[in-house]
Amino acid sequence: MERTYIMVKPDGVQRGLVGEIIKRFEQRGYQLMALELMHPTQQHLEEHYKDLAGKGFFAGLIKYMQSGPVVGMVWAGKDVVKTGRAMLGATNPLASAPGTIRGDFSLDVGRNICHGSDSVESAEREIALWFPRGVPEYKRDISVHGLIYE
Ligand code: IDP
Ligand code: MG
Repeated sequence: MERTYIMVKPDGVQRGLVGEIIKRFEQRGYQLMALELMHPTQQHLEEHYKDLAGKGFFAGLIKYMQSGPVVGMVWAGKDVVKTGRAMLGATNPLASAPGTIRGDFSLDVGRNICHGSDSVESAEREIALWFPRGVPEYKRDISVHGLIYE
C-alpha cells in the first residue's frame, strides 16, 4: 500500500485545522498509519527541506516551521502521494482551487498550513525522518475495506 507523509504546519495547528485535515483524508478513504504532535528542531527541519536549501525563502521557511508544534501523519492507500497533493492544493494558495485544503483555508505561500510528500521516494524518506521508530502496519476491517476498494 502506497504511503505519504502529511504534516499540519504550525499555522494550521494554531488555527485549529488539524481535525479538518484529518477528516478530509479519512472521508476520502485513506488509512491513518501514524500521527504525532511534534516540536522539531531547526536541524530536523533543515533535513526535511534540504532540497530547498539554496532558495532565498529557506531561512524564513525554517523560522515559520519552528514557530510552534506541527502534527505529522502517515496516510496509506491507492495513489495517496499524488491524490494527497491534489487534496492539499498548489504550493501558492492563491493558485489553489476552492475545495482543496490550501484553497479553502489559506492565502500566502509562506502560511499554507500543510505539507505533503511530492513523490513515493520522498514520502518514504520523510516517513523515516519523522517516524524513525517505524510505522507498524495494521489491517483494515475487511468489510470497511470492501466498501472503499473494489
Ligand atoms: P510544497 O509544500 O507544495 O511541496 P515546496 O516547493 O516543496 O512546496 O516548498 C516547501 C514550502 O516552502 C512551501 O509549502 C511553502 O511553505 C514554502 N515556499 C515555497 N515557495 C516559497 C516562496 O516563494 N516564498 C515563501 N515560501 C515558499
Ligand atoms: Mg515540497
